[in-house]
Amino acid sequence: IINSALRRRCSLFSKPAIYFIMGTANVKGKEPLVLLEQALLGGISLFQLREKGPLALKGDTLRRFALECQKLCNTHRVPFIVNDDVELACMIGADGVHVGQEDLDCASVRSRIGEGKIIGVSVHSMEEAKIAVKEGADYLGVGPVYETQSKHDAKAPAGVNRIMEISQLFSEIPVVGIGGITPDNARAVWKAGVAGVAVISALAEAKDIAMQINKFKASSERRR
Ligand code: TZP
Ligand code: MG
Repeated sequence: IINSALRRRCSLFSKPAIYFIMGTANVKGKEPLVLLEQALLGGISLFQLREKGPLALKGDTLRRFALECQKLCNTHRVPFIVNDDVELACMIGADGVHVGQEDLDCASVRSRIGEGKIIGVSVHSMEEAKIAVKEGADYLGVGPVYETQSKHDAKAPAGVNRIMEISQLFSEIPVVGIGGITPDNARAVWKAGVAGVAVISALAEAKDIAMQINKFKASSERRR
C-alpha cells in the first residue's frame, strides 16, 4: 500500500543520505548561511537546523534565521528539518521536525505538524525504536556511533551494533547514524545498514565542504 508515510520515506532516502545538521554554535566563526549554501551546492540530502547552547538564537531572531535557512533549502530542493522546536517548525512550515527522547513525543508532534511532514526521532535502544516506529516516525536517528564533541549531554559511543540491530528489525524505516562520523569512519556505519549519515562537525568544520561531501558519498559507495 502506497500511503503518504511510505512516499515520504522513499523519496527522502532513495539514495544514501548525507544529512547535514547545523546551528550557529557549530560554525566556528564562519557565516552559517554561507556554509549552508556551500553544503547545499555540494549535494547534501537533508538539512536540520539545530540551534543549541548558551548563545543560541531565540524568538524572532531565531525565526528570521530559520526562514533564511529554509529559503536556501527550498531553492536547492533539500528538505528543511527543525530540531526540537515544533512550534517554530509549524509556524514557518518546515518540512519536518526532529525530536529526541526529552522532547515532545512523536505522536503529539504528528498531531501538531500534520500528515505530510517528516518526523525524525533519536533513539538509543530497541525499546525506544519500537515506540517511535509505532507512533509514526519517518526515520530514526541512532547514536552516538563514535565520540562526539558536538553534543555535551551525549551518551557513551555505542558503535555500529545497535544500528545493525535496529535497522534489521525495522527494515521499512530509514535509520540514520549520528555522532563523530567522518569520511574515514563512515564505511562501518553504511555497512551497518543505515540509510544516511547525520553529521555536524565533519562538515561544518571542513576546509572544503563540497569535497568533504564527495568523500562521504564515496564512503557509501565503497560498501558494495
Ligand atoms: N546526537 C547524537 S551525537 C550528536 C547528536 C546531535 C552530535 C553529532 O555531531 P558530530 O560533530 O557529527 O559528532
Ligand atoms: Mg532534542
